[in-house]
Amino acid sequence: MAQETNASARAEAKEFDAVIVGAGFAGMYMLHRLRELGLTARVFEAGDGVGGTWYWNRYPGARCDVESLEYQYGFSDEIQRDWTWTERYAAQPEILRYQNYVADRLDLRRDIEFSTRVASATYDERAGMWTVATERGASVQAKFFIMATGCLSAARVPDFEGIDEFEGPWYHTGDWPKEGVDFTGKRIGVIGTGSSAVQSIPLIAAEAKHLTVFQRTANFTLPAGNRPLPKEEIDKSKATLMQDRQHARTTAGGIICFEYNKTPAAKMTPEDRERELDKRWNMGGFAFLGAFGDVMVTHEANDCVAEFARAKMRSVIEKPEVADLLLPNDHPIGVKRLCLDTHYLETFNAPHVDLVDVRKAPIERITRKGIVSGGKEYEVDSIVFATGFDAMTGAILGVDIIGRGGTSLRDKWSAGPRTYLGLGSAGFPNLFFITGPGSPSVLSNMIVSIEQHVEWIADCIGRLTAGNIRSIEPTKDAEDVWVDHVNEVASTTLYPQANSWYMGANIPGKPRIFMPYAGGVGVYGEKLAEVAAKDYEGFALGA
Ligand code: N01
Repeated sequence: MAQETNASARAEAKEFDAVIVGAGFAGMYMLHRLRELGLTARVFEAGDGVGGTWYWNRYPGARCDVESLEYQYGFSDEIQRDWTWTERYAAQPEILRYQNYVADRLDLRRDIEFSTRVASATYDERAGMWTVATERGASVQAKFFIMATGCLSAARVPDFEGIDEFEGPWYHTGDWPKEGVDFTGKRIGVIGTGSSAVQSIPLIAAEAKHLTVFQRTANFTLPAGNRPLPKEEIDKSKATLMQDRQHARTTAGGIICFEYNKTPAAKMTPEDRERELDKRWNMGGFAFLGAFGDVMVTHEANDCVAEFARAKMRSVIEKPEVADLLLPNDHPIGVKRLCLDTHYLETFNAPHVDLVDVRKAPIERITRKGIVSGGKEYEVDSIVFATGFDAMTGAILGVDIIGRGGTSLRDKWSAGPRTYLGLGSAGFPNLFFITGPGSPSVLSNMIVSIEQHVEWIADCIGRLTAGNIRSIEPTKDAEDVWVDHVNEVASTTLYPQANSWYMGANIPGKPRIFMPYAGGVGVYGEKLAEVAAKDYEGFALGA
């Protein structure tokens, strides 16, 4: 009876201390921290379960390429001790099980409204409250509005002419059917060759009668080196995870399973360079990019790493003309997100797998029966769009956010995102982004960056609440200085030299701005701590 009363009270509640959008890793932890402060929060989640990225990205082969022992929450020793990962890189179903396990342990679901997409959020200056409206037509009010919408969650299917005429089913990797898809005996077309394609293509090829891959840009891909995790490795990690996580926060990428070599390539002999590259290639994963101290900064170092990778890649591709297409040569290595694979390149050795260069002959249209490129129709039974996301800003701007004076965030960001520390934006009081543009986010272990942000935001909200402070928002000056700093740091790296989603270049018409902060998690964390210690320097507090 008491339970029923509580449930109906919750259903009727219209006012909360905070509304959180998204129940992935970020939203789940944010909810937990706010509850610990004794605050009320409502989470809105478009999916019918927790998980965020890992709820939607169910494509075959979906797997995290940060090692599972590091890609887990680090805030609770009990939670981590009671969970055991099975593989070096966890597959999507295992990560989703882990998130559900955490939701159970913390009893999170009772404050999450599932299958509910937020449509708009409007700030009422007089009341000092956000009104948050859902696409179901309901609305609630909250003092704080927190976007935990993830960086890669607005899946994007390019605007191909004729797509509605296609007679077969089509899928986007980032919005994959829960029940899975059986490709057995079918002719499949995959468009795209980024991480999602690189992971899914070997598995799709294993089922399909014929697979045609449409590639616009060849990508650097390294063998992941996945393997089962031995008990000793798991036990060791459980014993030290809490300290390890503190250490991870001081590093550039929020990862400690490998160290970056700080020596510039030019200071090493050719033999030492080769030995270092070989060692790191054999380690599997991103360790390879840490071969020299200046890989992401100088062309000389980068070329050396890229050349080594190309030679390794070529060595497993049997047909030279296919190798010529699959080897990337139009951008430095690492400036587009590096892919990790398991037998991706080898898949193109199979007689039933074809590669079509749509850089030379772009996709012209989709027809009833297939995909047309270079005047030729490739007949397929199903199409898989592995075409990525409107990254970093897509999900935030998917909600019509209206701040002080009726200003729309969409208008304010029309020439690119403007934030202070990636946490908030001037003119939008009490609005927080978790891992927003202008923070290390996608250049780091997302879980470490999420925890860094959630804890900072929770601490801030706790202090405002205790001090009876009505609002906090970045000053325009602080925001301008931060945006300049983010651009300046990016300009000292090679990152801006590729048409990547980091730059918004995958979306026609999207402003070309390098969106994440390339200064590193450790440096950024020091800045966050300093800002908080100086009574939120760069933020205006409203009485
Ligand atoms: O998307 P992408 P993704 N015609 O944007 C092509 C994370 N992630 O879903 O490069 C033809 O990388 C596009 O071509 P181009 C990870 O951070 C992590 O694969 O723009 N092709 C590209 O090849 C990753 O980086 C994991 O020229 C078109 C592809 O589609 C991010 O998510 C796993 C096209 C899109 O690649 C996004 O990865 C998966 C068009 N009109 C994803 N439009 C792990 O943790 C786009 N393309 C392992």
